[in-house]
Amino acid sequence: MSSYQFNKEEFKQEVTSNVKNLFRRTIAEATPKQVFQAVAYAVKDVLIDEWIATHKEYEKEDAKTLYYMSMEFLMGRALGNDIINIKARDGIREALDELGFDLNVIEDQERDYALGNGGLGRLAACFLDSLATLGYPAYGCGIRYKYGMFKQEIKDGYQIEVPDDWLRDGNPFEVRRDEYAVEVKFGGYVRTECDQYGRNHFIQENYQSVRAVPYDLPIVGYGNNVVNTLMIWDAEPINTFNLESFDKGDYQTAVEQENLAKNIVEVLYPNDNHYAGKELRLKQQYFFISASVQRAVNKFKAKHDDIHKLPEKVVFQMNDTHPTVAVPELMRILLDEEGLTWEEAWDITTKTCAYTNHTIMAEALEKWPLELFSRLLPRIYQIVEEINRRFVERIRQTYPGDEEKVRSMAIIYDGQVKMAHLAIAGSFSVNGVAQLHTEILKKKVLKDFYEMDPWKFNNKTNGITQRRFLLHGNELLASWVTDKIGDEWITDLPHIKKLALYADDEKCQQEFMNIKYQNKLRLARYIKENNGIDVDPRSIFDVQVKRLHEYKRQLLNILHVMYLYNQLKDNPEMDMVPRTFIFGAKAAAGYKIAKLTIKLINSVADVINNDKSIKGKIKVVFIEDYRVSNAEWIFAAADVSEQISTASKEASGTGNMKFMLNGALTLGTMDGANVEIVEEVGKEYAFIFGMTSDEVIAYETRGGYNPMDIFNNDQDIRRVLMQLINGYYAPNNTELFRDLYNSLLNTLSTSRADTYFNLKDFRAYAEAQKKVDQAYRDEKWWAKAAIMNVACSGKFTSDRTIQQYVDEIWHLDKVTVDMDE
Ligand code: KOT
Repeated sequence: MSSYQFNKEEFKQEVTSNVKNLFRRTIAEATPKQVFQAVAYAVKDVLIDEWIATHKEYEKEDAKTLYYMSMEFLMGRALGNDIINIKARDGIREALDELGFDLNVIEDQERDYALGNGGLGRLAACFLDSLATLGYPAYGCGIRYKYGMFKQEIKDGYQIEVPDDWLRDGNPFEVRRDEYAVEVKFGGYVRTECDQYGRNHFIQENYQSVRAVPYDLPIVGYGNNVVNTLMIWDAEPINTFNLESFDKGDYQTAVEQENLAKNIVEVLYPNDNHYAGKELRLKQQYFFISASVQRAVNKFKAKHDDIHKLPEKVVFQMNDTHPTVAVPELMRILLDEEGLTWEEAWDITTKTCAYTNHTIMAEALEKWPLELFSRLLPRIYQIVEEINRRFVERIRQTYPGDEEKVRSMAIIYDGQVKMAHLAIAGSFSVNGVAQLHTEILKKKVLKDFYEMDPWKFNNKTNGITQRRFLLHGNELLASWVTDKIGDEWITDLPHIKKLALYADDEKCQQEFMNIKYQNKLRLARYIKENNGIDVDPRSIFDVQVKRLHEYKRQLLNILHVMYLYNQLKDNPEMDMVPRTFIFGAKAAAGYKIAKLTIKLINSVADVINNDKSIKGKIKVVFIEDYRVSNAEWIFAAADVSEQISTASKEASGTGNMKFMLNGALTLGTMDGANVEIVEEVGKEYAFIFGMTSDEVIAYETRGGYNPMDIFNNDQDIRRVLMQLINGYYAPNNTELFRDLYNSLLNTLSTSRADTYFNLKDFRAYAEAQKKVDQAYRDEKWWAKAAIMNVACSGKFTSDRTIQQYVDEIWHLDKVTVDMDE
């Protein structure tokens, strides 16, 4: 298999000519932003041939195709990753050097593609990278939001949300595919017509519709000429309104249709692990699902005439319940457009759809009010009603007389459509995202469904792509690893195990720690530029970066910082390794207590960072606008990885894996994939603390615990909590943090006091933190432990995850693309 041969002189010429054509400038006059655009177009020029060749090959092989349906794809930047994957990074770096530009600066001009909130969206992006690298035919299907995840600015310690106008300068990599546009219908009513054979036909009338237009983005496999496609849908008015409809008196309808088209793809909902129940969100879901399912069926029909064979060539993976209308939408097409019977259509649908569950948080469960659902999607609603009727019938047959089962399992109940129940009923596979999570699904959350159809349930522990999170994000460590053990780890991460041989070697330990130091310097410079804070690269970089959520317990972290600071104030000579506590997190715009936690972190940072008396032993930094591009640098620089969610709440976590791959030690609870991380690296090379998931669940069944007992008996904790309401960190407004105080102690404020067991786990956490301090003093031990973490990270590549999905759910065949043909 030959792959792309980079030609430096040609590339320089193309960049120069692109600058000229796009901006009427010579290369010497061009700004870095202009050079970025010119380079991106030159790279696309290379990709496009492989892209075409890949799809020719898929056609030729008539390969079974995966459609990964997701409301979110958190891609980050494309350029740096793409040139690594076509193996042209060194060549392009040199070419740019010779043109007088620094590749890093050019890469830094690109905006993040932030079409996602956090873990769920980033997982989808890692999966696309692995699918292309392994050579599997796959499309990502999503929405081309006009505004992605908001940009976070911190003003006076508060989060401000700034719109992310990511398409302002255009996107050089995308290709608009007008020829594949389809129509999507909303609202109206369904008229039933009986034909001469006595068959019913369902006709949607008086509806509003939009035109869905796909834009393709290339997904480049690593060194294999494979380029897959992320297909994201834009909405347009079906026909821009004209005088004719004005005359007909349809003016109102025409305006409404235009507005519908404008609104539908306007913005990504910035909620992670939370269901808000907004009508526009359901419109977004049906919009991209209807368009994607139509496209998949059309593509299948262009080659095949027996629609019954759809499951042999097509599989839909639903990324959580957000795309679940795919089940009734496929039913609609098979029934109403293909004329199949219910039994035939259901058989095909349930062999085509599969569902991944990503969370057990009750507040994230999608339950659409019937009124809204049936008004917006009248035909889809009829189909869901019939799915429910038959499903309930089956429950009653399986458990005669047990109406409790019907209550807990029905798809339609209490005036709501329960999307998880619909997803399970309509799928041949239901998977969780880490061992512990899948066990909790089977034993608790989805117990009834598991007992009725145990064969559907399986686990697929999440993974991450080492190509972005080591090869691209941490060049120094990547080259060091390759020097030691060769470069097989790039496409076969378990090879990295060979590094264990070097874990005891003192010279290697020094080299490793020196690389970590360089990466800490790089992050320290970034922090200085962006936050104006000086941090000591010799201090322990203790990092918690992830979405802000109560269950993730950023509050526990900052309460511990406050406690540590109290100790230092009492005893300025206290012996401790200097520590830099680094936070990065976006809070959903309407999530008050989360936003207040950000303010608290910044207020604590202000006091501590400006207190000369503690001689810089503690620094607290909140990194503004945490996102994929700066995450790559943050992971590379971390010593300690904070994974401190309340046990049972974090389905998997994927940041935990990125830290491990970069040689940070996990400080965490036995939650999500932490359990498997510890299993791989060994308990001795991690700091594990706190309640287990069984303990948490046991307390929850008993209705919680009484945090007042802790408040009354533990003077250190009491002091920290009092500082939330005595103005210690808010001299001008003693009430500022009252809600946080109440959330921990006051049963009246929310459902339960300290819902997430912050105080219950506090002492165990503080003990674990103390162990971190002790361990870091032994430089050799720490270096060994860090190297062991890298060496044992092999399991957590998304290449492994994808191979398991392929073997156990999707059953795809690998395709090879040769550019010589
Ligand atoms: C739920 C509703 C809206 C938006 C996002 C979610 C969501 C996100 N549900 N689960 N997640 C996270 O998914 C990751 C990938 O599987 C997990 O690693 C993480 O633990 C989940 O919280």
